[in-house]
Amino acid sequence: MATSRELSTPPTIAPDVLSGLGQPRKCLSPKLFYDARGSALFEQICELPEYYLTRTERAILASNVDLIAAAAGNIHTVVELGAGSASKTALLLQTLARRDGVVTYVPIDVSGSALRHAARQLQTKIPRLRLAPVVADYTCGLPARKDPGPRLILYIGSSIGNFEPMQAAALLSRIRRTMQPADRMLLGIDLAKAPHVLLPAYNDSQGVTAAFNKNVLHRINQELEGDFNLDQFCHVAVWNQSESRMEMHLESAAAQQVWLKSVSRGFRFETGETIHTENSYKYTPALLRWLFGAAGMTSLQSWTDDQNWFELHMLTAV
Ligand code: AVJ
Repeated sequence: MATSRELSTPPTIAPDVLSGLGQPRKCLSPKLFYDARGSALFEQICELPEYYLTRTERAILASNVDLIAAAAGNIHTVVELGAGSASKTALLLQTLARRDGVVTYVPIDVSGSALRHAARQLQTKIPRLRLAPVVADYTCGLPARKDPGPRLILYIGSSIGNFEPMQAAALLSRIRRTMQPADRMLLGIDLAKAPHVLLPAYNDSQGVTAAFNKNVLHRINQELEGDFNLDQFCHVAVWNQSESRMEMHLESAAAQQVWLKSVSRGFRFETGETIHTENSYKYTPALLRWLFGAAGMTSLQSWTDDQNWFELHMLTAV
């Protein structure tokens, strides 16, 4: 069961940071990106010309919102995983609220600041919305709640791409087991495409993605009294063809040591050694079929853009 917290008391990042940096190949969980600063940087990424994901998914939602609402059926509660600023969600909530009357909206996110921002925006746009934000890590399971069904679980933005396919299937399967027959899930998936489109999306010309990646080190400095020198790490984005994923790393520009005072732990870095900070899987039709099968879900309908870069799927428990 997820442990959800008050909007004001975030959990410590120490266990995630220590386990990631303690691996032989150092890594940091992408969920650590999203402190207030990281969430704001992510919002900037979403508006970048190179970052096609957000505008493509928004366009698919905008052109199909009535069809999507129809496919969802009669919905009383919308639960959104990794809601962030929920900027793409407003349109769908508006459509559902206009049709079904009062809708309960449960946005779940690790970032309290992003949720507060989202709640304020949505309540003014849709007065009939009953808002119940939850600060939680949905990867630990969905918080137990007694919201009125049927429920629509929104998992858009392609954050599922952050998980290894096996873990993605396990996560979807765990969610599926909480679903009633009339419940639906709307899943946003970024599809495999040419590297010349993918690479700039994760290494933009203004350096916003680099700042977003490095922000995790800034956050560790702040929250664990670390002494990471941000100038001694470089943002690196690579396309891993055999795994069908974009990877982000922070590469150490020198041999150096970093000390995290509040946990009394130090870490050594060789020149060129990287901290692997994110995987962003890009799904092929075959991998997507495998994912749904392994999760015990069926895709009832899907929507895409002209270039077939991104897809939204309406899923039901098998
Ligand atoms: C929020 C996980 C969908 O993988 O594209 C943006 C995060 N990383 N730029 C993604 C991200 C670098 C994003 N997701």
